Amino acid sequence: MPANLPPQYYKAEEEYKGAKTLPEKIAALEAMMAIMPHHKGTDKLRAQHTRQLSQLREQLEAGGKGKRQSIYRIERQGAAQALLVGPPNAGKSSILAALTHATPHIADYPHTTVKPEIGMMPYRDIQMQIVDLPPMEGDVRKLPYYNLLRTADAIVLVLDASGEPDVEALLLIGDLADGKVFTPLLDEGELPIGGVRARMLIALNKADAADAGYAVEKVREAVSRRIRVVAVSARDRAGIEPLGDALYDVVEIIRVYTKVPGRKIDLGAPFILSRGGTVMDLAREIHRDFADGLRFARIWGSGRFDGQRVERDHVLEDGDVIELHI
Ligand SMILES: Nc1nc2c(ncn2[C@@H]2O[C@H](COP(=O)(O)OP(=O)(O)OP(=O)(O)O)[C@@H](O)[C@H]2O)c(=O)[nH]1
Ligand SMILES: [Mg+2]
Repeated sequence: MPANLPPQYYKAEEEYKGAKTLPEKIAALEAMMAIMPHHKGTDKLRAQHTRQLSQLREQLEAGGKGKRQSIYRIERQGAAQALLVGPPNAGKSSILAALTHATPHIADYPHTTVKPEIGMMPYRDIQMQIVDLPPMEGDVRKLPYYNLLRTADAIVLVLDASGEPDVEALLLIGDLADGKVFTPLLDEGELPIGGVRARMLIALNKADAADAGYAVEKVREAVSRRIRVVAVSARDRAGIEPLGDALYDVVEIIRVYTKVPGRKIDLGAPFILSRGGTVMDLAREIHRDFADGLRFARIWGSGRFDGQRVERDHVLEDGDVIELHI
């Protein structure tokens, strides 16, 4: 701290520290700079303040533009976005904590979660984004995150397996699954034409409870074979790995690696494609120019012999290594 700053400066600094709003902060900082004497001893401090001031002004401008974005507009990160939804207290936040490094609030009273909590789940050599949401109650369509339900890659309905199976919860499954709101994982051919396909799983949590078996049976019965049911215990970390496997499976993605001609296979970060993706889809994913100029590819994996030549419409499989020739 440079010496010989006048007392008024420190008074302005106090105001700056106590300021609650951006305009107050900016005003106090401007006052500090006006009071500051100009000499070599204050150069560094002046530079710091100038930087700070421009940051504050930028923040003010950014905040003033347009209307505030919803907290439920969550940008997809990693290979896929999966939501944890369900009735209060079922253990959604506990599952988020078990699947990721996130540290959401967890408590034995309902409505602990009031805003989305996000974590990244490491899975093999990729990551999937897991979003824990406030409890679902009432009409699904009226939820503030209804749009998120429609756009996410997967929905994990978390239910409490301890005690009596919750009638509300069973109704919720019906609501989500009956195709009116969106379409869960149905057998091939059952998918209504034009239906929104949401990939859904049910995580029956608190499977450690003595009477959990009954609820598991009841829920499995209620959904027949239409939705996959995974019994888990977030508390004991039981069933967490199978839940990760089920999630990876339900989002229907594949990992594809690329190889540069003449070099060794590089098992670095894979490209993510939808299941059924082709060589051409991979090229598009990498770069438009790649797709335009693609002649053929060589493949390692897929039960082919190493380096076999395949055409642009060849369907890729999880773990394939591809060398693109343009
Ligand atoms: N026995 C048992 N209790 C659990 C398990 N998972 C969570 N709990 C308990 O259930 C209560 C609710 O857990 P949360 O993770 O906060 O549940 P939530 O679904 O996020 O709750 P809301 O945010 O209020 O909707 C807490 O007391 C947890 O300790 C479990 O696997 N077994
Ligand atoms: Mg919660």
